[in-house]
Amino acid sequence: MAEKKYTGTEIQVLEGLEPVRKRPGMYIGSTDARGLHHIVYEVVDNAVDEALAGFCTTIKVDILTDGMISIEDDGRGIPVDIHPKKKVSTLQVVMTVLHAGGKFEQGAYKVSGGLHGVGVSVTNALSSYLKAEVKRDGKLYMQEYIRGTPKEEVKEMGKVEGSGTKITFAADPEVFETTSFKFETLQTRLREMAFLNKGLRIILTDHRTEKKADFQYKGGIQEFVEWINRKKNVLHKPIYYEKERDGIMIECAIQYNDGFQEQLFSFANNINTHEGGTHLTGFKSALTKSLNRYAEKQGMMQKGQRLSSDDFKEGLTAIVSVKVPEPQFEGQTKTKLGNSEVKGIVETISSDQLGIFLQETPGVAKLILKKAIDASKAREAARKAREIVRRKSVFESTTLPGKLTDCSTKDREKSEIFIVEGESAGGTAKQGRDKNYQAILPLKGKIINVEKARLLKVLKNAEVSALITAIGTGIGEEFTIDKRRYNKIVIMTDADVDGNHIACLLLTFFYRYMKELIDSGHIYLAQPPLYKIGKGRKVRYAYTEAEKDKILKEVGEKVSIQRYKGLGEMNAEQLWETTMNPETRTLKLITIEDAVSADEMFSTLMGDQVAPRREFILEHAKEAELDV
Ligand code: 0RA
Repeated sequence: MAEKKYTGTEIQVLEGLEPVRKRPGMYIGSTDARGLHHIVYEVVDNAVDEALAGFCTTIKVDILTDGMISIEDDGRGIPVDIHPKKKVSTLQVVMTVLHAGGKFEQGAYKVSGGLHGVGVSVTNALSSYLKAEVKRDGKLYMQEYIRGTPKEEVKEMGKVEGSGTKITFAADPEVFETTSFKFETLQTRLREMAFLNKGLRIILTDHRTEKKADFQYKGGIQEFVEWINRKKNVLHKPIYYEKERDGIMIECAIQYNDGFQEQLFSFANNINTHEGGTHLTGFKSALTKSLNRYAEKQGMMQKGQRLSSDDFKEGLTAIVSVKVPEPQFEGQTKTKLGNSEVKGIVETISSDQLGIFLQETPGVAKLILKKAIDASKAREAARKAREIVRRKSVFESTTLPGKLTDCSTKDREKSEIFIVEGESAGGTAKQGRDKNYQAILPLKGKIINVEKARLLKVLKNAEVSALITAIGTGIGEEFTIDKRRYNKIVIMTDADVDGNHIACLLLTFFYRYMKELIDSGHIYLAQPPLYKIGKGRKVRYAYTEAEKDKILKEVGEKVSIQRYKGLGEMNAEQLWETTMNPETRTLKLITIEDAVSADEMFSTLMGDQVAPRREFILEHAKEAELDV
């Protein structure tokens, strides 16, 4: 390092934040778009903590330019008095010392300090510039930082009214792969925060586009389940309760719809506990027991008959949100609540509340139970059907579906399967492929819409059954990723409305029954070209309108343009070259960011409009680097 005279503050800063800049991934998970948004949530979480403590009512998030954002709250404002140990302003300590932000109050519920829980100092460390403005005790205070180092000490800027904190920062392009904030990403998380913190108002403004979102939900998670179900036919108004016991806050909302999927989300201190935990276990147990008890009392079931928790899943939308003073997060992604005392508390409170609800609302109780009894019957029938499908795939591995043209390699990691729309395109793909490692499964027409049918009917569908057998993993609870027969599963459909629809139906199927294949990055969309542009004997392909225009500009006049309406218009060689050859093709990797927004997308997909569907595919199909 170049010679330099350190002042006290600078040395302390270097000690404090250097490790964050050296290994940002350790603190925020990654330096891609996800990590970029994480440093925004780090600040928002602190503002939400002020709301939880009862001091903040409104949070404003403003995307100022591509890499610059501000987060303003009307909380107490970060303290500015001289810190007794560090002998500088507490504001500077909070902004420049790791973990300093959360150590002040004991016993309060906190969002910050949760998942990665690293505090605003991490945001500061990873910003090329940051400005903190604090309104407190009638005065405005300000400090600026460059890559976490204060420019000067905290300055008093004059008199103001009210209190609060405003943090403005520019994400450091030396750290992040992208510094472009995404409105939709922020919107999803901020909406969720508003649902989870009843009454809190969160306003997001994108000054690049003038897009705006303004969230405030007086009904909290009760409105959350209604929102999740907004495109579904619901069976009743949400069941909702909120109770506190032994310092633990419990809030649950439940609403059944006439569909067959379960949407059950759990949160601890506003963090989405994807892996569940004690709060979820307690809730599920109470739901199953209370409904069984009620059904027995009402004589709705034969002696000895019992409904299982699976029977209550169909059409269930529910949110369980707890606030715990000292949450313990466990599991692979640290999103499983571990506090053992929480299970009993959630179970007792939920049993009491559900018992009361069922007694007082027998009409709704009967609707829910009828649905569960139907589910139980269907599940028994499906179990038999599934056994047949499974037996086939395990014991008769030679009798793969007749329509499958398999590849010859035994090396699974190199193998690919193309799921192709239509017999004719299937034939072309069969001729064009590299048969060593590429398998082809043609699908006749559209597969069944799994959103609108029960498992049994789904399994009876010949196209789905062929797909399941070919992939080899089994489905649902029996899904075993290690049994998959291919490394890449590529959906190859025409670039038109029907093709999009088929791709969506397939994605929905994978999402509902083989989600792990999406999570672990095995599902791709092929990208067939839209245009063939010929000049003399030279041929070029364009995959987008913009690309076509660019090529036309380059090659000049006297060209022939062919608009491909479907895969069928290409010959085997062209299909190989443009869409299947790893050297020249582009595949889009399908990723699912977040179950709530995914479900929302999938509902949108299955609606009648075409435009949102296209947007979905483009939105969720992250460009995989030219895949080799
Ligand atoms: C330290 C202590 C207190 C609040 C905060 C930090 C705080 C941090 C941020 C970050 C964004 N907005 C924020 N608001 C508050 C407790 C304040 C007190 O005891 O007065």
